[in-house]
Amino acid sequence: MKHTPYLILLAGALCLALLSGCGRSSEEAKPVLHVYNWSDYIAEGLLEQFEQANDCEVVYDVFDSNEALYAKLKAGATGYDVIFPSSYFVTIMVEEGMLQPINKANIPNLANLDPAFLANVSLDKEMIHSVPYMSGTTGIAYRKDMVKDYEPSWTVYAREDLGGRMTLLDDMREVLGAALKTLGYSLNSTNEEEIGKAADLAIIWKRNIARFDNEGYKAGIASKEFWVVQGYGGDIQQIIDENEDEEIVYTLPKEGFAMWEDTMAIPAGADNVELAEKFINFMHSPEVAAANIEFNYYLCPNTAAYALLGAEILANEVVFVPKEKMARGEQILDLGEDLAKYIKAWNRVKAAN
Ligand code: N2P
Repeated sequence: MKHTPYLILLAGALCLALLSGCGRSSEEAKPVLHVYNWSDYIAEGLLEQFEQANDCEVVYDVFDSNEALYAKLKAGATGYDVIFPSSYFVTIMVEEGMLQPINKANIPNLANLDPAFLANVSLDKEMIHSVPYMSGTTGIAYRKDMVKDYEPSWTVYAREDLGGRMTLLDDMREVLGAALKTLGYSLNSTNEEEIGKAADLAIIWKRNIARFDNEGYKAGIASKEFWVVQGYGGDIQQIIDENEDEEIVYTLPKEGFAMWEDTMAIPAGADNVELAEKFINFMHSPEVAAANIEFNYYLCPNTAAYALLGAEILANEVVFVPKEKMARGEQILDLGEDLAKYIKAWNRVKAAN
């Protein structure tokens, strides 16, 4: 009997501990960073590393085209703190008030960025609303074991004998861009007639493809469902690695190809700007940037990272495209109001049989 008060106290203490003291509620109090990135675009383990270093939680979503990212934000998706638009979409988003200025003073690792890249490739050279993440090329991957007489040319899409075994990206600028290059025009053409001819060619190609596809083509070429796919160089190299499949070869078509720069940006109305800045800073630490280059097979223009790269990746031509090949590449640019011509042409391609 005389122990009862102590038992009550003990029981009370246990209840309190259960209600408030243990891990779950302190987890819930952790700050959360919402990141929206392209798929297959960050080295394994980095998000966990960032979470531990900052005692936070990262909620990570992926998209597969700039249009999808844009549409999701326009449809009212709020709460993203860091997004990864291509540079030609940053311009559009800035005009529409969708991004907030970057406070560079809070991101000291921006000093690691390659000044030549900023001057020559970046569209937001002063990093007012975006900072470079990675850049790469769009080409054609094919299966050596299934297509014997392959030539690196967009004209492969006119081959009826490969009908149903090929895919093109579900991406207006990439597909019309490839068609424009094939016709000898700039992939940033603003000439309505040229864009119209590119759409006509894309309609011919469409008859021979299984589908327009931004994601499934990777598993599809690995499983031999597809033999020829339009894709991003680093994503293809990741598939070759994962499947140890040397029969898959990435090529840069002779008529020319697209180059692009993807960026990191903070949407207007982001919930956690401070953590977003820390994340961008983390992504540009030399070790993290090097890990991303090695894993993603794209070029992160971070000069401090280059010194940490192994000989194999430095020799990889998907990442470090040789100058003579690079000469055939053309960077996708923002076209302002002329983009409407592409939307019209793409709608025609999508509707065609
Ligand atoms: C992501 C590749 C992004 C390329 N895996 C297009 N910007």
